[in-house]
Amino acid sequence: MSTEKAGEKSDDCLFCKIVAGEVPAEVVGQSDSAVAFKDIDPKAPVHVLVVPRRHHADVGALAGASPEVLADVVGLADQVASDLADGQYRLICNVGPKAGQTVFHAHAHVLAGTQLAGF
Ligand code: D5M
Repeated sequence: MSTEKAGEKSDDCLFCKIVAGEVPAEVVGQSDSAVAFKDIDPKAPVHVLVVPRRHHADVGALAGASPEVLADVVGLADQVASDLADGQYRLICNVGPKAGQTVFHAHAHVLAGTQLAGF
């Protein structure tokens, strides 16, 4: 059972380490409560992850604990999509392993820079 508490830095969380500067990442945007960095395995010409600075396991937990930070994550995603592409983007949040979540620190994928396939 995890002993981490929502909002506290988790010592074994990759994205907490990126936010803290302990693991390198290509940061492309920041706000008081969120950080945006390039995905290590891009699925589009622009593929950025936007994460809250404080630890929450997924966006559902973030929405419950700090809806204003979730709004800031979306706002930073919108800013990055304008800075790195033409402001048109897809925002994806995977919640849980069945949805494909592999890193259990809330994050939004920003995909942009090309015509994305419909689904
Ligand atoms: O998305 C997790 C994403 O995190 C996945 O697209 C790869 C990315 N990732 C993993 N390690 C790194 C590092 N070190 N830098 C940048 N991006 C990384 P999920 O929705 O959980 O599947």
